[in-house]
Amino acid sequence: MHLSRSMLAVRRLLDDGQEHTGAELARRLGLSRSTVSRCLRQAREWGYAIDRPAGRGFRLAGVPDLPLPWEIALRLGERGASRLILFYPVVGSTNDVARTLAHRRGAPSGTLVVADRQTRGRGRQGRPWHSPPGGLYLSVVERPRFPSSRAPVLSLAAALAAAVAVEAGCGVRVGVKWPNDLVVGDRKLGGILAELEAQGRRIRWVVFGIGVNIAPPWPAGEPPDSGAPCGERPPGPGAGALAPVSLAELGCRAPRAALAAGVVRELEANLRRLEAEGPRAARQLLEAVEARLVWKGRSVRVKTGSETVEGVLLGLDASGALVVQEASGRSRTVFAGDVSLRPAA
Ligand code: BT5
Repeated sequence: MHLSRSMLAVRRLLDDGQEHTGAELARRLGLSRSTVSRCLRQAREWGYAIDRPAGRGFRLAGVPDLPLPWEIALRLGERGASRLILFYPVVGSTNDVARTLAHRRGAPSGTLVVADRQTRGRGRQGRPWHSPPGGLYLSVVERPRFPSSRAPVLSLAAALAAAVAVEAGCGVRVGVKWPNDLVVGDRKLGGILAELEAQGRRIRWVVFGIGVNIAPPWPAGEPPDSGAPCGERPPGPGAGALAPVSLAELGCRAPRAALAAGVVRELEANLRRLEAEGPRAARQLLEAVEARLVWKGRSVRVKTGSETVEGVLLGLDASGALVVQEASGRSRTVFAGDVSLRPAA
């Protein structure tokens, strides 16, 4: 379902919690009475509580916790109303929808795809992302003017944005596990899946997929079904995968629409700074990520595609790669991989 401008306008006017007659809503918004009635009926169908205290006007008494397009747009202010925002009660993967929109339909920068649940949520390297109803599943299409060679910084910009937004909405400290995990106390709260298409040095589009657990993604103590078809080797979680954690377990009840808008605002602010200030902004961004980087100074194991690097996690280099000091004293720079804590000998 698309962002409906009429719905956004009605929702915005009702936000004051006061009573408004249908005629007043129509007049103030420049809509027909039937459009206003249709919006109010649809709102009720989505679970909004709309009172008629004196039997005359309408008053907004309750908003459902769904990341509906107009709820997100409302919280994005001026930058919300003009974008394409799509909401799906159920979808395979918001990243797949966003990629198609970006690739085949030329969707503009700032396009958002949000779902209540995913049936084929993806992590990196084809790993599954468990996406039960009620989670935050968001993909953002962006077309940053930024060299494709520095793409790893973009993924970290999204992880930082999500960590900052969740922290602002929930008051819990969110760490970043290189390169793309959101963690709270060594448990995984969310993850980023950044996918891009480049043409030479130019990025044509990036889709930032952001998943955050609102409720536990699978029952405690039960390892998740990997999602692999019968007889195939499961893609994960694999050794060293972190146990999940959710915002509900952390006592946070922030509305998903507010979290989604917060992530988008932070992400776009990071991207605009990177575009405008180049290396200086990249340095500042990496410093901010490093301040949240988990396991700094700890003994870790990094699995890359071809080898396993073990040593003390020192931090990030200027490109956003991970720097690990091996027992021999030699520093190794890792550009892609999965980090886990090394079990004590
Ligand atoms: C990620 O991959 O962490 C990226 C997750 C991105 C999900 C978003 S949701 C919106 C958008 N649409 C999509 O289809 N994807 C994006 P990775 O680092 O590869 O981690 C995957 C691993 O995390 C799995 O192998 C499991 O071990 C673990 N995992 C799966 N679901 C989880 C969950 N809900 N909570 C915590 N851990 C989970």
